[in-house]
Amino acid sequence: MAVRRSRPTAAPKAAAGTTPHAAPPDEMLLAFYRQMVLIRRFEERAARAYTQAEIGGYCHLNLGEEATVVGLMSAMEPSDYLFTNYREHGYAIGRGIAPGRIMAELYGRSDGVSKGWGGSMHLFDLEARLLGGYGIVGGQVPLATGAALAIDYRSGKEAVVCVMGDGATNIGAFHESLNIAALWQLPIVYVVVNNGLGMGTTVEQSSGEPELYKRAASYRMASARVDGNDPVAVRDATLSALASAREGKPFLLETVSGRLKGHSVVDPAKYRAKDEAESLKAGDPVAAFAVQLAERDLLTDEAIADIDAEAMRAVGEAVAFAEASPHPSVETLFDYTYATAVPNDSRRLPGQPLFGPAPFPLIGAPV
Ligand SMILES: Cc1ncc(C[n+]2csc(CCOP(=O)(O)OP(=O)(O)O)c2C)c(N)n1
Ligand SMILES: [Mg+2]
Repeated sequence: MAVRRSRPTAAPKAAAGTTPHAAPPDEMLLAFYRQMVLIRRFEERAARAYTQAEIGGYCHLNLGEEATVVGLMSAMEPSDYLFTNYREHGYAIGRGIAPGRIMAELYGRSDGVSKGWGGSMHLFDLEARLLGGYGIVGGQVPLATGAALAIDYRSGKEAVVCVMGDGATNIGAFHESLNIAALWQLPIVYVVVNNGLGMGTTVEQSSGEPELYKRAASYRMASARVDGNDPVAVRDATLSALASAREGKPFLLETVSGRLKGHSVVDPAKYRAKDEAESLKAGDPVAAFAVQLAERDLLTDEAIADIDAEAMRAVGEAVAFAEASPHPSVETLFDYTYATAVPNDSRRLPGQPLFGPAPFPLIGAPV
């Protein structure tokens, strides 16, 4: 079998089929850059903490996807809902969650966004309307579609943004969800973050139609592909997509960027050709945006260094916050497993006898 290994086809700067938006003011561009640098430094620090065994479980980083994350999050209203996958630290930062609470979750501490029980892949914050963080590829897609149905059911004005990787577009529930959303005209934007790879498998190796935005045509859904390395292009495309979704026309947006490192922090990405890694580095969206802003006289070398120092300080504080936070008490292990009472849930800890009196009150048991 011939092995096809190629980068995703280049995306246009602006997404075709979307309306142009007013250029963001200089202050907004600088804020985009600051947030991209913060995400970059946060992720690098998370990788270090993982190798120091401060973080357990799995850990996937947004390195190389900073422009996509910032562009997407800047277009959402605070009242909109976000679902995403396990590569979600940057999205949590973009939704305004304090980096300390995110780092504390990575450390498995009780001040973490999910009280330390979720970890890197399961960030959740109702106030920020970040409804996860999901480890099952594509698992968030039907859930997000259900949230859009709930909004529609009560005639709400909010929209749902459902972020997934390119790999998730081959999950059956992706197609079922898009079909239902199109039929029922749900207020949802599906965003495929095409970083070219699902673990070590390229999009071309796994998808019969590698231009993933075209899949929307099967459901007569509007769609577009945009350069995921350009935060302004991503913001514009997302604003258009959200406007469409709010009118009951769901949208499929594909952003094209690259994954700078391995699939997770323990993946050395040996399947990658040297020239491919080098070209990704050369196209680094954080560095590219700095150049773009410097060319417009919005950034000097000194300002770049200051922004970097500020991000390093914020990340240092986040780590200190995580380290100072206590581990969750084991008695709270089952407290957040189910939203409602489940009579047959034994709530016994591993090693405790299965029969005999319950070690603590059973959920739903008469009191
Ligand atoms: C249903 C399911 N199958 C397989 C896996 C193992 N797995 C975890 S991540 C991943 C790749 C997903 O790639 P993509 O959707 O492109 O997201 P990316 O990691 O590139 O952000 C796979 C196959 C899983 N978590 N869930
Ligand atoms: Mg991918």
